[in-house]
Amino acid sequence: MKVLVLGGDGFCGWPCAVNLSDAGHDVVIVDNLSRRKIDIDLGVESLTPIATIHDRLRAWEETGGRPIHFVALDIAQDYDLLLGLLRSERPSAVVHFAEQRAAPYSMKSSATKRYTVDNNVNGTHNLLCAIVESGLDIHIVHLGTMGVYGYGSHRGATIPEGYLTVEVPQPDGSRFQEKILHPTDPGSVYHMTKTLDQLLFFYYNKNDSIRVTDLHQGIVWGTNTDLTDRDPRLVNRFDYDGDYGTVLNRFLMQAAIGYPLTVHGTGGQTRAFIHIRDSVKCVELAINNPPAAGEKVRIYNQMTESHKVKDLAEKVAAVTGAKLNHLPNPRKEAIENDLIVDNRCLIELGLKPTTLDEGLLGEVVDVARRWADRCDRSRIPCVSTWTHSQAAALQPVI
Ligand code: NAD
Ligand code: USQ
Repeated sequence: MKVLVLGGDGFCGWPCAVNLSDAGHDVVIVDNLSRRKIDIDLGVESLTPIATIHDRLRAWEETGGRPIHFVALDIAQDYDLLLGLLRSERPSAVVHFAEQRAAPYSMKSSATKRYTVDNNVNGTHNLLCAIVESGLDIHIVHLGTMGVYGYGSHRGATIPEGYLTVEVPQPDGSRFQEKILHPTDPGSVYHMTKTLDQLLFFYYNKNDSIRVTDLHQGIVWGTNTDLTDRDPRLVNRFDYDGDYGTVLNRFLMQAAIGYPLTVHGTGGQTRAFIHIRDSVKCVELAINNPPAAGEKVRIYNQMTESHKVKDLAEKVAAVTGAKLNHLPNPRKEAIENDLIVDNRCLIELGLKPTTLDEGLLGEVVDVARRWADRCDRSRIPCVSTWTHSQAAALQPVI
């Protein structure tokens, strides 16, 4: 298959692109390199020294990979170029990773809130519009988030895969049943853009029969896959800073450099997780199993396990001897929540979950130790706050 990977220079997109290429697909990476530019703006760097996209692609070919082409294009701004690319490449599938993906970055300022909405919503809408205008039958595989469901009010119920069957009471006492998109409850401006994406997919699927698989992914941990481990120039990025680093990778990296683990509040927040190797596999499974023509949007919960933040911290501490540091929570989120998730769809398609207990925690610590001298400890704290009053509370008292 010809596959376009939008956002194929990013943390999930890069290992996914080489995996699809290795599986025999003809891959084109589309990326505006905004993630690398944001690092420059923030004055931070991936813990792992990542090669330029051109060096990555050269290394991929030199190590026996099928050539992957790269197109520099902003999907949120360059509509005509995107449409032209679809018309010239005529892909069977487009994998859509190309969004601003950090919740803390999205909450940093009015500018980053507006950028996140403009970039993510326009990008997704441009892709849908361009597919309709091209007249091509292209399957979109989108990376959504478990965060669209929210993390507050499930009260022990299992979160279904995207849809909920509800019973609607009528004034005459009768009831009818309806299957609706699961209500959304975003916890940041970033997560809100993913809920808007969902509605865009729903509409274009209904109106134009666009085939969509929306992968509601949990927090991705780990760094490399067997393929990105092949050559130092293929190494994947590792975000550890307070805006882009995600919780488990941050804890493992903090443990590696002897920095007390930064647990927000009580650490009672429960989140869904998936290893990068499984994430890459799920995207391949989704591409190989497209929805039928006319089928409604498929939604899969792309996660393999749920954990409370404090349990993760304790697990990392048990493996590494790290200390825990409970900090004021810079986010506005429930002090404690449970999270039970139905993830049968991807397992039925063939996913074999990799869990925390499979020795891979140590692998991430090893990667972090190898590059520890590249870490700027001053960039570890999460300083982006959800509200002004939280910002005031984080100010040091003089
Ligand atoms: P990332 O920031 O590392 O990668 C995103 C890539 O998209 C970057 O290379 C960036 O330059 C590119 N991009 C952004 N806007 C673009 C635009 N307008 N035009 C072209 N390219 C653009 O993020 P990631 O961690 O790889 O996440 C990829 C996707 O997966 C995101 O949509 C994210 O919401 C989703 N996701 C990520 C995680 C996670 O834990 N990392 C979990 C769940 C879902
Ligand atoms: N947390 C800490 N300490 C830290 C960092 C985070 O306790 O040092 C806590 C946060 O308060 C939060 C939880 O850990 O309760 C998760 O935070 P995170 O930064 O690991 O994850 P999140 O902001 O939810 O975002 C990440 C990705 C995003 C993706 C999402 C999947 O950046 O792209 O959509 O995970 S999910 O969480 O399922 O919505």
